[in-house]
Amino acid sequence: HQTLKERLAELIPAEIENVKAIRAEHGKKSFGPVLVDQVYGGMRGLPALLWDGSVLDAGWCSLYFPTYFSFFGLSLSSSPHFPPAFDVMQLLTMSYSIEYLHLFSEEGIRFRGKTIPECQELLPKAPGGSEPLPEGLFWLLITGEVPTAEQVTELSKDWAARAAIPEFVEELLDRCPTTLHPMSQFSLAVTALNHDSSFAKAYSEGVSKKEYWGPTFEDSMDLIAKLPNIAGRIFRNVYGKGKVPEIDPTKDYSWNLSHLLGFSDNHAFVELMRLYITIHSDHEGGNVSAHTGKLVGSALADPFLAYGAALNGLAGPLHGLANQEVLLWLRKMQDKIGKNASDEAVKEYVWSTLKGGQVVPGYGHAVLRKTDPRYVAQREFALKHLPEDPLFKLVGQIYNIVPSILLEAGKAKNPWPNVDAHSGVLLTYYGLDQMQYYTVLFGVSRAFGVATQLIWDRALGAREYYLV
Ligand code: FCX
Repeated sequence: HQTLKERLAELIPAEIENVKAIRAEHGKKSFGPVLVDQVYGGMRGLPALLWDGSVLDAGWCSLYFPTYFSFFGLSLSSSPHFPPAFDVMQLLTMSYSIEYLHLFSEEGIRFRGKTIPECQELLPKAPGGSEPLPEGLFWLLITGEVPTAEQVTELSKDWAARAAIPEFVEELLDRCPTTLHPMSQFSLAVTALNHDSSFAKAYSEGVSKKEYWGPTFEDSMDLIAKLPNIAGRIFRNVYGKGKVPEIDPTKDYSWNLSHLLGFSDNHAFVELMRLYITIHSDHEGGNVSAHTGKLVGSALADPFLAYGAALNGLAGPLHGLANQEVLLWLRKMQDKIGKNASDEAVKEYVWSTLKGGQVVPGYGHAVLRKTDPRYVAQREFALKHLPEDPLFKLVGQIYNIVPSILLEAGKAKNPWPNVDAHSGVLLTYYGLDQMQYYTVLFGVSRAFGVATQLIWDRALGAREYYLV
């Protein structure tokens, strides 16, 4: 059977031609004006970036197009293999208005055209499991195709075989003070992996541009494979959990991650990791971590350097660190108003957060305009596995209260919860209550999406960023 790299090698030439054809036919067309507000406003709604793996999009487009060129919420393709519902020109015309871009962004994430429930249904599962294996999601992100169970098993084995981290990186982590935030430790260890980068080595030996994608692929596979050992070591060092166990080459990626953290005996936790890594993997290109990875990679910094930079962005409280912030906020709320507080008391607490000039963590989004489907997937997991958990009930209570308050306050464009409003509650339930660690798990997952884009960018000859 075919390996992921072999399949990718087959897909690249056609995609290069596809991009050439789009640029030849549409290269001088415009998506419309750039507004001063967009320049000041973090480029929101500005179609300015290619992103292949996923798009925040409505259903109609994704149903027809297997390959995406997403522009901050708009995707299009001129692939000749599928009946286009709208051709590229229509899309260019329709997307002229910024409102359309927002309209397109209401459904939430699709990975290569597939919603989270579709991925849950279609991607291979572990024996006895019901959540998708992230190995399958990675295959889907890279190729646009649903892999076979056998292909997924081969990826699990390949990642297990690449999982060891260099001794000096282990020592580097062991020397970090336990007071250094887990995300800072994560970023520094990932950056240090650049020591053995295939891409950096190939570049120094004069590799041709046409071959860039090969060593980028190897580095990306190594990066993803090594993250559990880094994440596991940080967890055990910071929280005094003893020696990191060995990776089991017969098990899948999420089982091994759970094992290194000390939770693999709990089947439900392992299932949670499979779901968690799948849904946090990619969220098109405009968010800070994805954008940073692409930007830094565009200077031909290798995937370790690019992803180290992406992690530093993910560590910001308005982005990935929000999963830590949500739990801290919930705990503070419980300390202040007690564990079974009334709706009135919760409302008052939410207002006091807003009046203090702080954000309600886990709510709002730069692109989404409804409840994040990643939140919904986690809520469904909770309903199945922990319906009576008090903290889960509090999250549900807050869901009924916060949106109307944010609407009444009148500032947030999206009053609904995002992915980070739910993840910490699930982890806490299984005993992983070290909140400062939560963003590391997000960081393990987000590598899948950033790596996919780095590989395709090198394959398609993406240019270095130069914005002015
Ligand atoms: N609580 C309070 N105020 C909020 C808010 C929230 N949850 N969400 C937005 N606002 C405020 C903004 O701070 C802004 O105020 P300002 O005019 O005084 O600057 C105003 O509403 C308009 O912001 P809006 O356009 O709706 O949102 P942005 O695109 O600027 O920002 C984020 C989006 C996600 C940063 C914002 O909603 C927020 O701060 N949310 C809380 C933090 C969070 O949950 N982040 C995680 C996001 C995501 F899922 C992830 O990356 O992991």
